Amino acid sequence: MNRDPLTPLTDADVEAYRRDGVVCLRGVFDPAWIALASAGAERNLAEPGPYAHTYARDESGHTFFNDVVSWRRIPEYGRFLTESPAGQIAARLMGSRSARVFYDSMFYRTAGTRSRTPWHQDKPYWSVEGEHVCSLWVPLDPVGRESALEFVRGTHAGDTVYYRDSFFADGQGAHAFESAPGDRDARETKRARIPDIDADPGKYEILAWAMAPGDCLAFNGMVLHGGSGNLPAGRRLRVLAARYTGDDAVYRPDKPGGTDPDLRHAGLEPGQHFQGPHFPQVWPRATG
Ligand SMILES: O=C(O)CCC(=O)C(=O)O
Repeated sequence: MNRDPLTPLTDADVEAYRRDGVVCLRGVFDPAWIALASAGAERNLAEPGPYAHTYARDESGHTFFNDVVSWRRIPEYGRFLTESPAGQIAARLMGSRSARVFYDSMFYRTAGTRSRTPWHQDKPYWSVEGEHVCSLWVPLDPVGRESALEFVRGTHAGDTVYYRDSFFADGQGAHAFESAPGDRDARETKRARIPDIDADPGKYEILAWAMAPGDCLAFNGMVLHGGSGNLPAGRRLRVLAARYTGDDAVYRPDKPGGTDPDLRHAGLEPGQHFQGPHFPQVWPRATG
């Protein structure tokens, strides 16, 4: 299995990541990595963890499922997060000397599932502070443009922090950072309401790509993104999102509005740099 990206990253990739908040990298993982992560996803579906959620299930059984923070109990994910080229890619794009595992997130939609992920930013509700936070969204099945994860180009660069809508189809949401029917006072968390991007697509520059297994998206924790539903009949979509932090990132669980996922089990103090067995350094690789 390849340890370095099969297709080397270019300066143009780094520039796109910094300018747009997202870059699509083609053919970076060889098929053995995708097979390994897929075996992990199947294990994960058979053995959901304590944080697993079914965000949507309709009367025909179309299902949108998510699980997080599984890599220490699912060995296939563990190898992917710590040994694949993912950490090296994240470090290069973040402009960080090092990369550490932050956590993993698995998104699974059964064939024909329409449920979209709402537009959102990630970092405002993650227990992290710092510039060096990067996600690699690794599809384990082919993705058409109509089902792609979409990004509003360049939105990582502003200083606007938005409420996150609930990911549950029925709108239930346990966190204060999720806007609720009846609405919270924006002053409570100093968060803005997400504009209605879908109602006015001409106003926003949307980036999205059809992808094949072996490709990945790498994106900044502040860029607005959503979508990835709208699957045609007969096509399911399994995605492993591998998330990394870099040199300047510290643990920040005490955010107004709360944080998710809950990483308190890792035993870090607020403000502490990520370290320890829950957040291993994967780049530079250990030698010897
Ligand atoms: O794949 C999806 O539906 C959502 C992905 C996402 O929001 C993320 O990885 O941060």
